[in-house]
Amino acid sequence: MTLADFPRHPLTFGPSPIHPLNRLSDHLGGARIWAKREDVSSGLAFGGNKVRKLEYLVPDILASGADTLVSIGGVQSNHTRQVAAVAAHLGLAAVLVQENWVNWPDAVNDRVGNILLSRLMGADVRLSPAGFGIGIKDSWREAIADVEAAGGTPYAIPAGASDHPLGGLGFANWAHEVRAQEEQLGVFFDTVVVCTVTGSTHAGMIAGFADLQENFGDRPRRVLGIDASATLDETRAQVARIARRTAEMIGVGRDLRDDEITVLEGWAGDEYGIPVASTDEAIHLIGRLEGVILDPVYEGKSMAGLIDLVSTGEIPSDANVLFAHLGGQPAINAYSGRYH
Ligand code: 5PA
Repeated sequence: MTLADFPRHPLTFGPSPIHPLNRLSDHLGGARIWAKREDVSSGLAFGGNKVRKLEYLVPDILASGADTLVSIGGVQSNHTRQVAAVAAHLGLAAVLVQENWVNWPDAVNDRVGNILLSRLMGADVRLSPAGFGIGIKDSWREAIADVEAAGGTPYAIPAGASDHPLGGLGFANWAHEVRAQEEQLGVFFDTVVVCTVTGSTHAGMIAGFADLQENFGDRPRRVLGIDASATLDETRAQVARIARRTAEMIGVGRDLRDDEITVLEGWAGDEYGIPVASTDEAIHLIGRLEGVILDPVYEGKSMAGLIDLVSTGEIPSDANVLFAHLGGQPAINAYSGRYH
C-alpha cells in the first residue's frame, strides 16, 4: 500500500497556504522562516490540525454505519471542537468528554472558546473532573458505552485522533503537500518545526517525509517536534509508535531510525496548558511582527522553541524553516486573565 491507496474525504479548501514570516526572520537574523497554516485551511469551525487527520477517518466512519462520534480532550480542546464540526458536517451526533486537563483558574474557562463553539454546533458536551493524560481514558470508554446503552452506534475517536490506526495519515499527506508546494515556491524546507502532544501530527510528518525520501528521491529533512505535553516520555513513545506504524502502512519500506524521531523539551513549562514566560514572549513577538495569532497551549510553545533554535544557531542561518501552524486560537478566550 502507498499513501495514495487510502481513501480521503476532503474537509479542507485544498492545500493549506504557505507564506514567509519575513519580519520575524529579519528580527531573529538567522534562518528564513515560513508558516504553513492549518488554522485557515478549512471552513469547519476555524479548522486546525485535527480536520486534516479526520479526512482519513471519515471514510471509515461512514463505512461503519455509526451515528455518533465520541471523543475526548481537555475543557478547551481544539480536537473535540473539530470533531463537533465534522459531526455536524456529516449529519452525525457528537458526544465530547471534556476533562479537567489544565489547572487553569479562568472563571469562564468552561464557557468560552472551543467549548462554546462545540455547544453551538450541537455537540453533547460532558464535563469530567479527570486530569491530563494522552492515553485511553475511562471517561471516554464510559461515554462510548453510554451511547450504545441508549441504542446509538458510536464511532470512537481517541484524544487528538492520534492513537487510531488511521491517525498518522493526515500529516503524512501534509508532507506530500509540502513537496508539491515547494516546487511552486522554488524553496526546499530542510527543517520543519511542529508542536507535539498526542503525537500523530508529528508522527505523520516523520512517516510522510521518510516516504518522500525512500520512494520519491527527496533529500532528508529535520522534523523537530516541540513538546507541549510536559509528559515527555509518554509523548515521545507515542510519536515513535505512530510514526513507525504509519511508515509501515504507507510503504516506506524500511524501519525508521531513532534519529528521525526528535521530540525536544524545554518550552512546555511544568504543566500542559499553562503558558510560561517564553510562551508569552513568542505570542507577543509574532503578534507584533507578523499579525499572526498563536495560542498559549500549543503554538506559542512550539514557536518559543523555534525562536530559541534559530537564535542560538542550532537551526543554522542558511536553513529554510517551515513552522507548522496547527490552529488553536479559540482557546485564547479562556486566557484573558493572563493577557490584558
Ligand atoms: C494540538 C493538539 P498532536 O496532538 O497531534 O501532537 O498535536 C498537538 C497540537 N497544536 C498542536 C494545536 C493547536 C493542537 O490543538 N490538541 C489536542 C486537543 O485536544 O485539542 C489533542 C490535544
